[in-house]
Amino acid sequence: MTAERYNARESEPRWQRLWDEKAIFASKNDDPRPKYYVLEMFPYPSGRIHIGHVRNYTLGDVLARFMRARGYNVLHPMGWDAFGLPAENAAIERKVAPKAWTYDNIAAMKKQLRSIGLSLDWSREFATCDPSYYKHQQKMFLDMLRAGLAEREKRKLNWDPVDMTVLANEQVIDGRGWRSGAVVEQREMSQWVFKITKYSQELLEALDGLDRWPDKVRLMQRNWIGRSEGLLIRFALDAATTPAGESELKIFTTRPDTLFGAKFMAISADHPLAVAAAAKNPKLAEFIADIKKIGTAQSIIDTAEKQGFDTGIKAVHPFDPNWKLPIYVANFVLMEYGTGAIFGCPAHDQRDLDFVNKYNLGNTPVVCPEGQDPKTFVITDVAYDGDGRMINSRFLDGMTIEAAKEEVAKRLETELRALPGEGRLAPVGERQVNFRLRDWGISRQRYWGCPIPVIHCPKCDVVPVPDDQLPVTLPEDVSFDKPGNALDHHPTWKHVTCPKCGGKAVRETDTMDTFVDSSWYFARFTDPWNEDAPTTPAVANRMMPVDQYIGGVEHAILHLLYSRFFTRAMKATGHIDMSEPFAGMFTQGMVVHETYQKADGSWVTPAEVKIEVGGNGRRAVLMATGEDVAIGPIEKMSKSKKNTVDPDDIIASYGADVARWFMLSDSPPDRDVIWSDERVQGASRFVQRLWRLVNESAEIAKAAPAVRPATFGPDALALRKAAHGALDKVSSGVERLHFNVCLAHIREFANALSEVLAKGDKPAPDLAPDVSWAVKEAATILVQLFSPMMPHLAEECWVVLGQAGLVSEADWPQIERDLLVEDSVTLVVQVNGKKRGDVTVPRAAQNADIEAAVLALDAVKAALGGKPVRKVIVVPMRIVNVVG
Ligand code: ANZ
Ligand code: ZN
Repeated sequence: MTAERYNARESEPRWQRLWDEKAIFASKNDDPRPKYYVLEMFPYPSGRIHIGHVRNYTLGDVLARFMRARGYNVLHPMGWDAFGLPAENAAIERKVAPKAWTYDNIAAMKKQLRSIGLSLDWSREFATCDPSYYKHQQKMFLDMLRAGLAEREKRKLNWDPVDMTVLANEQVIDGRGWRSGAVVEQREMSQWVFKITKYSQELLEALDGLDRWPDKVRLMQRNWIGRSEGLLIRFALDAATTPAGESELKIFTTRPDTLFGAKFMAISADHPLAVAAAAKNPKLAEFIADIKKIGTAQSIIDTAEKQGFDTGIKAVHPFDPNWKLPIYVANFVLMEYGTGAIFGCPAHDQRDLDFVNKYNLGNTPVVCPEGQDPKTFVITDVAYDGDGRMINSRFLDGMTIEAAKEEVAKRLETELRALPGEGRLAPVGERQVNFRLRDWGISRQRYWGCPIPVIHCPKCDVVPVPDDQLPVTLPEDVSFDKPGNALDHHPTWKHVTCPKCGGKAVRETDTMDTFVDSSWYFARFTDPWNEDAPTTPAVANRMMPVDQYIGGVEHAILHLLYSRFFTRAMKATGHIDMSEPFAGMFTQGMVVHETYQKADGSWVTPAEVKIEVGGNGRRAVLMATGEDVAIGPIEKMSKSKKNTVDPDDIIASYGADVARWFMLSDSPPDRDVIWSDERVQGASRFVQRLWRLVNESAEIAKAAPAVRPATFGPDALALRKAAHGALDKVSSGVERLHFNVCLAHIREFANALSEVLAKGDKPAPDLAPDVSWAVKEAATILVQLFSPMMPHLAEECWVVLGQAGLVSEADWPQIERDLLVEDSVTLVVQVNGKKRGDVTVPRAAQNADIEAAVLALDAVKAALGGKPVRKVIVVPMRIVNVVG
């Protein structure tokens, strides 16, 4: 019988409905089996699933299906990261309410997700904009407020003038808003912060324990936290030069060893000393106003030309009262780091060197590299920041950098000087650990976010909204006619009575950064039904941590670090009893595609283009007009370059299984995958091939004996070895997410099965009983092996093979380990202790057979030179020694 073509369009929705009806992917919290929590980063409901989502969720789905078959209670939930600006933009542009827009998008995307055939537990679904979700977030905010983990703070903030909102430092990219692209301004404002810095050291140290995280992600987090050990040094000021009687300047340095190479001091434009000096010096005030215009984002400062202004104030070198250093206001010193002041050592810091070269302040090297002559070692344009011995440094000369740091610290720690304004003595130097990590500012001047549940009362100041009044819900009758925060413009919403004194008060109109919403959703999934609390700790403690989290590397810092912090905050406030939310982290690569451009420079989509492969390579033609289009570089799929493919189109033309298979097969999951129609078609042909193969095998299987044959001939044995070999390799490959390798093994195994079938006499199979039994086994294993990747095809094949139930519910096949053992061994052959060659014999060979084989070797005969054999010693599995 030749099978009809496999019809994905008919089959896929049918299986999806059946899985749904039977709710086979819903996990129960009281399931006694060991749990396995697979989670992919939940999507923002933009309106459409993109191909990157398909890849992300397919990766997770393969693992979820595999672990389910392995007997785990798999938790594989899905939800929506539903707050955020696009909903407000839609409201402004299209006059649709953010809520309606969001929930419509969720409905559309859910339908799309279902069409991919993901084994998700939809019973746990929620959107972060559901009041039943953000109610608990508000509760946790108040818990954190009470625990000192949330605070109100006045700060200079990044203000996005287009989106009219404050941005976290992490959301400022190259000095511009991450979303609007507008140049970010600095504004002094009050805002709410989460005290992530309380955990700086812990967040850093715990990275070492995250051994199932990519090294690059851990490194990025380490750098972001940015721990440095250094010294705070109080430089005395030359009283004759200070603007208002200031007596000292405190600096932070990580290189106290270089103190004798100091050429200048520099302070931030916002430093109090700079402000005081500017009050008396209009030129300086002008300079400060100028440099402030470029913004203070790190990246701007790093790339801007170094500029300074000599204040005329002088600092005294801590080891030499006669050594005076000029103090500059400089554009590369940040007020937010250390003390906002530095000493500059140009020979060993590139920034400082660029600065002195511009202002002719000279440099003195104080660290000499090994092998260089200190007398001739000079620095001109390139600072030396490597290892070496101290020179030109008085009592430090000859020391290593480490020893010199220690010596300077010791001396300055024990030197005491009166503190300004107090008579009390204090050390001149103090060891300090600094972190780059700042507290997490969460206030956003936006409507479509989780309201911050506090009330501002003129009498009582900040008053938390009482627990029994939660959630503070968003009003729905809002207008977006004016720019800025629609909550703030609402006529009535913010006006309330103070819960404490009963007087007139106003609600906080800022909402939370949407990164708060995604910092605990994984914990909520463990018991989304609990109406009274964010989590049910007993359940959360059992189901968490997430065993395998999967998402894009673009979240390596923000989302992952915030989640690690938030889990600790939840621990501190009694909502969970662990610190790390994600035991395993996997960052997937992107889906990329060629770009196509018309002669006029406009972009066209792959769907509009036909690729012709001819003598001079590939050519792209616009189908509508027949004109040539240029084939551009392969890039991340983006709307602007139109190099996207629509998952709906792909699924409609090829089926979800083909899309899934292609996405898994073409590159390792952590690398980019190039979308290629040709390769997708290849995957499609493979689906049909598997379908025919299983149908043919099923015919043979019908004739197979019901009981397992006692012995297997060479053909049957070879097939069984191929089956169990593939089973072994795919099982261990899936666990390590080496999916592309697994798929290669499945292909290879399918080929082995095809070859056996080709030997049979079709259409009436006349294979020996042991072979037909092995074919039946092999086909069953084959279907199970590809079932995590192509679950719909697998269900259909399962029926063809006459198997009971659903393959999605079947146990993973048992590996027969003895079939994995190679059945021959190679032994080294020696004559009188000297190697003369080797011999390959069956693993089960008897010593007498081995002896005969060895003595028959020409090399052995030659070495013996006709002498009689006295003894043959066989060291099992290793050596045969012939003694002559
Ligand atoms: C003197 C020196 C000599 C420095 C030298 C470096 C090399 P990390 O490692 O990132 O902590 N610094 C301190 N506060 C600063 C601020 N607010 N703005 C700009 N730069 C600042 O960097 C610490 C080093 O960065 C400090 O050590 C200081 O310069 C500078 F050969 O002090 B160093
Ligand atoms: Zn009050």
